[in-house]
Order: sequence, then C-alpha cells, then structure tokens
Amino acid sequence: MSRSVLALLDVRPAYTEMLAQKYDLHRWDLLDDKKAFLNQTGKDITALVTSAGFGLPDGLIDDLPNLEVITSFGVGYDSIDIEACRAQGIRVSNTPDVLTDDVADTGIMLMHATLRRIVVGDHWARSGQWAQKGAMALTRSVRGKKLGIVGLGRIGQGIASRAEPSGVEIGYFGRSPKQVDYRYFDDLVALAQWADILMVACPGGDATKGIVNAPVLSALGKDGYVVNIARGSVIDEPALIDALRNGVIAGAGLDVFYNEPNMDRAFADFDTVVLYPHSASGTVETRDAMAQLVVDNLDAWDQRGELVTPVV
Ligand code: 8YV
Repeated sequence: MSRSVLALLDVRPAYTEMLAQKYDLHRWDLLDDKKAFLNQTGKDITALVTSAGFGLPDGLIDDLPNLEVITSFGVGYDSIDIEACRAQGIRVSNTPDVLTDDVADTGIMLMHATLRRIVVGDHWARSGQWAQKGAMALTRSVRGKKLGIVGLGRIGQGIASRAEPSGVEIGYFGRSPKQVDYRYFDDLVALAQWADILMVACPGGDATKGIVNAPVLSALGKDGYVVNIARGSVIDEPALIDALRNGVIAGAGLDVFYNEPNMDRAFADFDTVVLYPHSASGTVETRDAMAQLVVDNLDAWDQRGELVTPVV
C-alpha cells in the first residue's frame, strides 16, 4: 500500500501530480471538513508537504500521531516549530541552494531599483510627465557605496559576489567571521554606521527578530537604504515606517513583510520604497527546482529512510 501523504498546498501542479501518482495524496487546501479528515485519516498520514510561507498550522502535528517527515518547499524554516519536531522524532527537509541565484539576484535588483528609483522613473515615462515636465529627478549611484550584508550565508554570499562588479565595498554582520575578504562587523549598529546600503539576508526566527531596529536605522542615516530579501520579522517594521516617514533613512527595497500577504499599507505611500510581493524565488525555473527537491526528499524518505536536504 502506498504511503499516505498530506500536502498543505499545491507546490506546483505538475509536481503535485507526481506525488498523486506515487502516493495516497491528500490535499489539505481542498478539504471541506478538515476536522473530520483528521479524525478519520490523521493516523494514516506519515508524510507532510508544506512551504516556508505556509508553515505548520498550530496543533496539526498533534493530530498526525504517525507523522515521520515534513518536506518543506523553501529554504527558510522559521514557520515550522523545529524543536517540537525534533522532540517528537519528526524529520524535516527544506529546499536550499536551488533558489540561491534567484534570491541573490532579487537582492541586487532591489538595491539598484531603489537607488535608481525605477518605479518612479517608470511612472514618469508612462504617465507622460517626461514629455510635459522634462527629465525625472536625479537618482543615486550604486557604484562607490558601502554595502553592509546582514547574514553572509549562501544567499548573502551570492549577493556579495554579484555586488562586487557594481563597484561597492562590502562589509557584513554575522555570528562569526568567515574566510572572506569582506570587512566583518560583530555589531549591527557599527555595520549600519559604516554602510550606505543595509542588505538583510539572514534567516528569520527568534534569534533575528527585530534586530534591524530604530538604533540600527538611525545609524544607517538619512542617505542610507535598506533592502530586505530575508524575512519581514528581522526588521522592526513600525521603526522602519517611522524612519521612512521622517527621513531617518533615504529608502528601502522590500521583498518581505511582517504580515504577508496583508503587508502594512503604509509602505504603499512612500515613493522612496520599491515593493516586491515575496517573490524572490518566484521564477518558473526555481519554483520547479524547489518542487522537484520536495519530491526527491519524499522519495528518498519513502525508499531509503533518508532525506536529500535535511534540516532535522
Ligand atoms: C518562497 C521562501 O517564497 O525559501 C523561502 O524561505 O520564503 C521563498 O522561497 C516560499 O517558500 C514559498 O512559500
């Protein structure tokens, strides 16, 4: 009999179809009566598919007493209670590496888009203001700026290597120095004081909650910019909104928000901000690769009791 798998969402239609061919697949998002399903079928479920964005609904793992494995679509796992999984002997996998290029590209894209005011420029041309009023206001050059990266993991390093040819000086903050030529800061305020652009690329979760706070933003200063491709939780969002409103910093490029998809509407009022709806990994190529890795992890568990990219 094939393994019973509960998918909390459709990772990608073709890959969900692959799972349906191999396993006894249940779709949480299509269930009318979730409570009745858990009562009847919860004990049969041994594998769960979720995503970084979806995480784990509160109490769900308690209703799946024979759950062995969670395969998550996404590299971040701050939305999964890893300690609870560890305590209950539930293995967890994620999808690292396959999304690094697109997420690092998005960091660079938001940095340029914010300093060069691409959205304002697009509107200037599109609305006819260019013809009526002449050239748009001058923007700021990336070249020659100091880029302070918060978290020099795989994605942070991908951003650094892409930023070098743009002529920026690179510094970083993290738990410990790495074997790299960039300048290390063990203090986030000191990094912000040094940097012109603060690029947030660290994992989310309790350890980084709100670390980009009012003192960090003040240290970055009125000509400074923030780019966030990590998690909304890493930035103290009310402090960021205050800083943008009061000219404490010059602007921001944001892919992630505290409350997604219901982001704070205040961000929409600032023409100094470039917004992206948590889509850094959102290309056909990368989402396919992530979905394939979800399938590969599940198959490896089913066939050999191993995970390809384990977190726990
Ligand atoms: C995805 C992400 O948007 O990988 C992550 O941690 O946040 C993103 O790649 C997410 O997995 C989709 O829910």
